[in-house]
Amino acid sequence: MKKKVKIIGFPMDLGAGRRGVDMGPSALRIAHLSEKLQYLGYEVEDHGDIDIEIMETQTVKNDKLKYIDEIERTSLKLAEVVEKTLADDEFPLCIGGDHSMALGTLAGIAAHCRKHDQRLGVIWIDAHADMNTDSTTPSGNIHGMSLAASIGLGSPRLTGLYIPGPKVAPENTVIIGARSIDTEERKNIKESGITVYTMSDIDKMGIHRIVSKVLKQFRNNVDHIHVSFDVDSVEPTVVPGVGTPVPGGLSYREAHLLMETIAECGCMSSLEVTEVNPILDNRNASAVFAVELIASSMGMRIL
Ligand SMILES: [Mn+2]
Repeated sequence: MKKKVKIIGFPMDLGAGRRGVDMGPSALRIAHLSEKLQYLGYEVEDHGDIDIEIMETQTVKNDKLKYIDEIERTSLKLAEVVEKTLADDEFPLCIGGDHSMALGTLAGIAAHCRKHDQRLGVIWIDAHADMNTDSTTPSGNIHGMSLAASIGLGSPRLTGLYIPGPKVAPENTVIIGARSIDTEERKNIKESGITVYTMSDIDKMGIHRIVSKVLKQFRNNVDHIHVSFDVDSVEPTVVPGVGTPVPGGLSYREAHLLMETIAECGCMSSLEVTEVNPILDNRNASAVFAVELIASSMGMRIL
């Protein structure tokens, strides 16, 4: 793991149906994100937030791709910062913001990997699959399309963002924690060839066995592992402040064990944490939880 971490804030809520996740980056900073990482021995630099225009100054022009203009413009900026961070041999820690931010994060990482002939693998931890396209979306919210677009499905404005073509190969893409998938989205998943571990799989196999299997598979096939953590993957009674809560999620310990296991392999090259919603939170408890989880994934140990 690299010793210099760059925090990049993406205060975006244009990709989500519910307001408030644009305050996520502030909530994580207020929960002492930098200090926690410094305590673990990292040198931390905060890049600050990417400038994003608020919803009130814009209009929806396309019901199937809501706020696409601003999402595209700001994702390009995010991609640029992420690529530069990796080029400087620093660890990008992107904090959102809704999950549409993965479009920019993955575009920046993919650009870096392409230049250095590295194969990218993505671990997508989420209650949802974010595998809709503009033709299957029930809502038009782009945060439900970010993984699909990153593997090359959907609107060319999303799939071709920053650099041409898919950002990650479906065979190197794994979703963990899924439990809420739209009918049409199901077909996209089945046809795509990505791997999905649902909550039922986690109940049956245990989270440690699943993540160990994924890491073993990635060890031989992937050079850069990106972890995209949507906090709604966790049980809402543990983490109430999330954009789109769905019951039956990862327990407190399952979430930590998952991240601790990733930390143990020492193979994570970038991380993003999305969908913390302070409006729905209880005295910033969910942001505190998210910061603890980031610490677990970056080497925090019980003993
Ligand atoms: Mn998501």
